[in-house]
Amino acid sequence: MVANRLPVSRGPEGWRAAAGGLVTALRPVIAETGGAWVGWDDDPEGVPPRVEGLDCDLHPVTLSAHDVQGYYHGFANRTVWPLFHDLVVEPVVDRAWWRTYQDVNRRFAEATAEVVAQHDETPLIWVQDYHLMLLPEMLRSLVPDAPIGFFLHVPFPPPELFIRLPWRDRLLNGLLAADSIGFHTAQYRDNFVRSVQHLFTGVTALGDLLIRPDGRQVRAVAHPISIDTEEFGSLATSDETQHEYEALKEQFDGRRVFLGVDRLDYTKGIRHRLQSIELMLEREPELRGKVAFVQVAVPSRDDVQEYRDLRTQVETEVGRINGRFTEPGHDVPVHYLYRGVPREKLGAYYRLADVMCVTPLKDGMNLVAKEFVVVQAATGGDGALLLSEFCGAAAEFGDDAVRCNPFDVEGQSELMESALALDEIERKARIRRMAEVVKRTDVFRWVTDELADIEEGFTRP
Ligand code: ADQ
Repeated sequence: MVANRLPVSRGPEGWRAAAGGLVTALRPVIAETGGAWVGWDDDPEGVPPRVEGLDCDLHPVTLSAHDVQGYYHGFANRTVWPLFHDLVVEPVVDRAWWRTYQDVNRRFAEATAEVVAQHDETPLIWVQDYHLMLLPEMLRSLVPDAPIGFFLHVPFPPPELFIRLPWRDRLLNGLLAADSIGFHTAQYRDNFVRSVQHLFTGVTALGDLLIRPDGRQVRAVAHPISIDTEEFGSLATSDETQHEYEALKEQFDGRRVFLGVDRLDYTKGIRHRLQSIELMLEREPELRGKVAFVQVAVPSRDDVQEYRDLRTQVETEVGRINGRFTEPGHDVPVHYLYRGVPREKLGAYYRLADVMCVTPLKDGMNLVAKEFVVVQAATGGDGALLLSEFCGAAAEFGDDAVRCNPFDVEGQSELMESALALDEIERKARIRRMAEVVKRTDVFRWVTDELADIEEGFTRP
């Protein structure tokens, strides 16, 4: 496995496996195959070669402050991230960042080739995400006999946007050396295939296959990522979650709750969501004091100016709404938490929500939507899911979610009200159906499908 970061984090009790769907899903696969993980260590004291609870060798790639600035904060997060999220902010194009991105990708490739050389049998190499798009090509020349897969966790933009990137050919060539390239949805896959066809007339598309001029075949496939549904089902019903839930029930007694849970990122639509809440309270005075909105925002990328600006904007909006609508002696309408919350607390918020607002302007998949429906279904809940048309999850839930266009702030505020007004039996049935979808296509299925396509796509040289 090659990913930007290693799958470990350091807590008060030392190093442990990082929380998150990818690590959970891969843990059994790694345990079976005795895998290795190459990634940036991002810790001044370095990462140990192994961590308890994770049956996997850790191979750190150490980056200097200059590397991190150009490769991670720069090219990955200020050029590719906004471009791949349909330009919700203007991408910054900087040649020095691009040079550092190439250089860091090369170092990841060399580190991976060293790991491969330690194995008797050539292992399968699975590369994750937009930080490492040049890797498949670099690896192909270093280890020609390895099956190589790539998965993109963010959307792939339409060709009209993608081709603005000065180094568009280089990125596509980087990816096209893989045996299989995975996307969350058929739409992102099609955007990729159309970009390839637009820029490389010699490549032929045949169903899921792309045939390169040298005859090599590459699979471009749609495999939606998901969550460990059993883990979230148990979380929903654990004693600690129950305890947290009861405390929240008491805190919000007599009010219906809208919930948002996101990294504080401009793609997540948090400002538009707050504006819709404000419009709803303005339009419907009788809802004031009867609804609350909880926004849990995890700090993210706060070394980047756009993210610091977003924080200021969000906090200004929250202050304005609370200033306008709080009645003396009563609670505020908007509760804003700028922090990550422990799993049990997160589970309790998911249980509490009457309307879960997942309203990104653009989002590869969005796991929060899946976590919410599974937690609700596990406890017989009847919460409604307000879901943006512009996230991968919308392709899976169809009309069981209340679908919204977050750019239409007024329309979104009306849909918030309709979601609240849905009949209880209807809401319960919708939650059950959406949870069924997530159970059928959980994260283990994603891993299995991805690995199968990489193996099948591989042709020995
Ligand atoms: P992200 O943009 O990080 O991931 P998402 O898929 O929603 O977005 O995952 C966020 C995770 O963080 C969820 O598991 C959620 O529980 C957790 N989280 C969010 N807020 C939290 C909080 N305040 N406290 C604690 N935990 C919190 C990228 C892409 C997505 C894609 C994933 C996986 O942008 O589109 O779904 O990768 O491919």
